[in-house]
Amino acid sequence: MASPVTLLLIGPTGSGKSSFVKRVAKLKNGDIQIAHGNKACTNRCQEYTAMHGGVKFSIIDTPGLHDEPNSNLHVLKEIASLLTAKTGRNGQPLVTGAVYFHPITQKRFTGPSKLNLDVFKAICGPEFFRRVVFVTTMWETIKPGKLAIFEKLSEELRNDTLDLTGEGGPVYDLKEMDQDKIDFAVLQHFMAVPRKNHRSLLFEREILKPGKSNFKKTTAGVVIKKQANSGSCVIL
Ligand SMILES: Nc1nc2c(ncn2[C@@H]2O[C@H](COP(=O)(O)OP(=O)(O)OP(=O)(O)O)[C@@H](O)[C@H]2O)c(=O)[nH]1
Ligand SMILES: [Mg+2]
Repeated sequence: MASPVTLLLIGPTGSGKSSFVKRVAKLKNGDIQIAHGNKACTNRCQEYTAMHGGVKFSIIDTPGLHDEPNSNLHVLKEIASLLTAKTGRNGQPLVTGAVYFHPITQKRFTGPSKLNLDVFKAICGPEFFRRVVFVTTMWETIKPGKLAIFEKLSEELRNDTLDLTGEGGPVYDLKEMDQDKIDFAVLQHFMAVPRKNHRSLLFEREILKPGKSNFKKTTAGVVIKKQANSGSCVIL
């Protein structure tokens, strides 16, 4: 059987990662925890299966990133455990692509949003940026009169702030209002992405290399530590 498309979902707490999983994997209430308000919800990495166009998708939901090093290290540890448990697929990369969720209501990538994005970039590594899809959520909370402002903001995020272009691969900023359209576009995009013999997610390479790397010593782990040491955020 063909290998599934494996997607890693990452983003700040409350950005809509689990809601995306619930929709595409057609889960019922109670099958997956969805956050109420701003409280962090998902605490463990978990893999869900979705079918789209006859292709099996394996979707990894992760705990949300915060501007707080200990919880971001927890996210890394969780991803590391899940990837380690998945090894053994003929040396082929495990993760096909990554989806970053950003609530458009957080506006620009300053402060905590920037720290989270930097952690995400360090998880991916530049050679993987072409396999990243960027989803902005919470569009329907924007008042119609303000929509044009947020659309401009979204364009700025895509063009100037993200800098996810790495080796020249595309960045998809899916800012459709209709969630079904977003879901379809994301899955459709990854159906066309090669699943074999590509450069792996940097964090996957680092964590699965012979001799086993400690997740704290990976590029993403070092970025989190630097953020703490620079006083951008505090280790509790
Ligand atoms: N208005 C609006 N609400 C959304 C959207 N996506 C998710 N939500 C709501 O936002 C809250 C958080 O959604 P989750 O899917 O649990 O977010 P998460 O990213 O999984 O959060 P963590 O598990 O804490 O990392 C829930 O109340 C959702 O119903 C969206 O696009 N628009
Ligand atoms: Mg969640």
